[in-house]
Amino acid sequence: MDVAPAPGTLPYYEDVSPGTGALPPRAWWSVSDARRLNLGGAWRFRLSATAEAEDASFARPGFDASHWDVLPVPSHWPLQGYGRPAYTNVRYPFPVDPPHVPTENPTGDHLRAFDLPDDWPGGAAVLRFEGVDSCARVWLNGEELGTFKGSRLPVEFEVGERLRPRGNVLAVRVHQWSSGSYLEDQDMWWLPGIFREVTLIERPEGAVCDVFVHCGYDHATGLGTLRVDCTPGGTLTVPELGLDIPTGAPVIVPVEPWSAELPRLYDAELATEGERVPLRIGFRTVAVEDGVLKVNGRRILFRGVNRHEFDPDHGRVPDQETMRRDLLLMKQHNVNAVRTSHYPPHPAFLDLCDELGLWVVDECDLETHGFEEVGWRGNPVDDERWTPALLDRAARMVERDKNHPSVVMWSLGNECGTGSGLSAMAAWIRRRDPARPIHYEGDLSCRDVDVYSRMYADHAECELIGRREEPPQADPEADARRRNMPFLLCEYAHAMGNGPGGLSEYQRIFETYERCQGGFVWEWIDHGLRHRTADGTAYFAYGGDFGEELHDGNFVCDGLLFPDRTPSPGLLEFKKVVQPVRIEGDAERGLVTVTNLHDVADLSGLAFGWVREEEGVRTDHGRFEVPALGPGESARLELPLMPREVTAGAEAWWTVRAVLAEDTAWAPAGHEVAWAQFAARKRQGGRVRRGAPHPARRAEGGVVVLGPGTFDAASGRLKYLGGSLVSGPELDVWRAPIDNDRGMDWYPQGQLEPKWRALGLHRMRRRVVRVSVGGDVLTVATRIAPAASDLGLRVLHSWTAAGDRLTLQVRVEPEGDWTLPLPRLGLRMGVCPTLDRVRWYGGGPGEAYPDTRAASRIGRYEAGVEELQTPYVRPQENGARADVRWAELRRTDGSGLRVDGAPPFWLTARPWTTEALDAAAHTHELTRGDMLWLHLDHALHGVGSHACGPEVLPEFRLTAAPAAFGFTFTVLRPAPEESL
Ligand code: IPT
Repeated sequence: MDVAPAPGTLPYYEDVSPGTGALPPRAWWSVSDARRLNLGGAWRFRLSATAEAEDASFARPGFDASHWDVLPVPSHWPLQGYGRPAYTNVRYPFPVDPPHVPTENPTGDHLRAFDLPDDWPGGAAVLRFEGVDSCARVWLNGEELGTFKGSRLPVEFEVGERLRPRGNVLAVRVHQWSSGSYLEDQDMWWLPGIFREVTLIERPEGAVCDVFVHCGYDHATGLGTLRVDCTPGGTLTVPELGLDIPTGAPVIVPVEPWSAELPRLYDAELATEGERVPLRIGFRTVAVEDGVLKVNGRRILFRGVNRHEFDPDHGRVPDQETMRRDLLLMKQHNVNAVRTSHYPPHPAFLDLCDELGLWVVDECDLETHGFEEVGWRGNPVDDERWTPALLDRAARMVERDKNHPSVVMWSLGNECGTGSGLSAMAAWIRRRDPARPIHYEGDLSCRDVDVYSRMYADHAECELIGRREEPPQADPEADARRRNMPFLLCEYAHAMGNGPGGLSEYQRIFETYERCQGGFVWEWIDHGLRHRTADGTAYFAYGGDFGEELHDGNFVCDGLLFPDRTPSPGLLEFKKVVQPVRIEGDAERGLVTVTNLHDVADLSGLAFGWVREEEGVRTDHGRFEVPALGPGESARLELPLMPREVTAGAEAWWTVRAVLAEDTAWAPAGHEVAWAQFAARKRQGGRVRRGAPHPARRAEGGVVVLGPGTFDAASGRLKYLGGSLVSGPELDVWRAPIDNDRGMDWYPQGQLEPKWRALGLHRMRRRVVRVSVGGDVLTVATRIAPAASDLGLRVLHSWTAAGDRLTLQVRVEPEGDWTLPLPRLGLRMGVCPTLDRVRWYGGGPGEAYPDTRAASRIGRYEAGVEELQTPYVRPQENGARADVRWAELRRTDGSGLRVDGAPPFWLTARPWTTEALDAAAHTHELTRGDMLWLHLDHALHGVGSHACGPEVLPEFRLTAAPAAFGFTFTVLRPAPEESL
């Protein structure tokens, strides 16, 4: 028996068509002299469990909804207390049974009564929805306007004749699941609702139906080309260019071009008989030439991020303030490009990109990734029945966003596999807008695109691609075409948890190979939803925290910003790595080489200065005059001759900085854009220390006393230091695994955490081999090893003391055949929890790991222990400071402990143990313990970006090998009274 319904009998929300009743898509503008009425605000709301639970009588005028709840619009109802959010990455949270959706289909009926303003002119008007997730049916005053799908795309209905001066009733039924859901399998929360604005817009007689601004720039002549296509015809004025021209007529005028670096816009006004629309015009030409993507004749380099729209309280609901904040943060962190993953953003975001200057890859609202789980069977992009829906999506994106100079590429969507539907979209886009290249990553044949794009390709492969030597593919013709395309990484450097490591190494490749035009970090922001515990402590929730039966955990938290938009260490690292000025110092010859790495701008907008520091204390500073070098140009500058040494033997550093010379639209004068640091003088020997060595002696109570230290004679463990209880220091190799150690389920070879746990690195045992007291030295030999293995580490501790200091030399010898890297190699030590002010001289101010240390600079820093913790949404190893020469931990009275390292070390201080950090799943689960835990590490394993990318590069692997390092511990007395 055939149970499939006959064609045409499916309900509108399962039907694969894009919908019914909508007007053709057109360009968006934020204002004009036509009236508009924002219909956002308090709506009446009723949630049903299924699509058919309620009939349509609520849409009739006179329906009494006064007993319904009130819901703000725009919003996602699960974030307003109705139902729950759910997170899956690739998998559909419902059976793959296209185009059918579950009978359990949360359905929100929304009602809004409104009056027209008294001076509303009457006549034609459109009702516009900027975004409704995922399918809606709309009535105005009881008459059905139509239905639509395409969550992140606008739709308009003609409503003029149906409007009344008073008592209009707008009814919108929204279904969470529809056939459209199969096209919207983006890696994010499933969040239904009317989540962008609803507006009523007057359409006077002769108003602008649509406008397409064609602007180009000829870099050879400096001339701009301009033609504005408009229905109906009208005139365009550009006062700054002295233009007052009819639409449709091409003009050529000398102009300043638009670029992400110098976003020159010209104010213009389009006037038709019925409407005046202010426009902002930017002149630029995007082209692929000789296998390179160029704008205005120049190769550009994407220092990009993938941006989802996200707010921890409101989800994907737009807000001007947040959009601007994102862009300011991007500009301030040297981000120059955005891929609007994986749907067109709120339209106002693109206005801001035009204004502030970002290269934008505008991506269509399309992803069918979940079909991969079923071998791509039934993939809508390879099934002609779905092609109208795909073309509808392409058109709604292109028509809405076509007038933005910032949009330099159209992207067909994300992770849809391959299929003729994509080709149809590409063909349509090419016809409609031949002036922009097309991007899509998921089809290695590259048949529909102008750029070769990949995600998470590792460094070695990118290098091959850079040389146009990637392994060939079957079809020689397609292969040759692709090899002649520019290359970009539409996703790389997966920023989940601690990381991403290896950014500098990618950047080196992008700066070496013309073909490699940069990429877009995955991703901009963690999508953690703000929650509170019963006692009001805030934390961020992720997949699984809402009882979802299928979910992908914290894979939704993989951004450069924490959910509250605090920059993560990863963003600070990115800023440094992609800085648009290279500064290289040669202290020996007293020279600095400055290279302008901008695509377009010269260096006239930057002011350069230098600082010289000894042991972290500034001894001198001044300014450099740097010529206004053009892109790609370099200059050599002389460092000032330094007067006599201030402190004999002290280590000295130069820091050269480039800051904004004047206020810009995105940061004030003085904002740091680029910097470099290099040693002016290496440290000559250690600190001069006084005091004769103390003898080590056994004393009553089974202890060994050595200077300020008291040791347990049997275990050789330090028990008291200067009278204070301590625990350790002891050799430690474990870290609370980071997301990159966990790796990807679908690539188990690279998953370190399970291998580390199987070996038992989190449960190492200590055997005391020998404790010997001889003259001035206490020697403690131990063997550290996990149960069930014959691998181990032999550790020899040699303790000596002089004055108020205790010195420890450590030698480590691995035993056995270690094939896994060690998470860390160093000492762990528990000290009094009141020692919670930390001063240090070394790398800072932020966290650094071996492959994320570009942003760490040598200096003196001070912070509370709390501030040294990086609050990754899922707790994990964090907070190390690199290259620490010494650190002081003090109580409020100034007493405390100083640690000097030889060689410099990695410092981590936390109010909880590694075990507690390892066990916690959310930040609020971590509570202060009765000790402060110090990690004094000789070496750390890198972090990589294997949560969805390459493993730790070989040079940052911590291989078990013989090692020697030492520390001196000094007891610090309370600050003298007079200093108070
Ligand atoms: C890739 C997706 O395009 C992106 O949306 C996101 O899920 C990212 O990975 C990981 O966070 S797809 C991945 C399976 C390679």
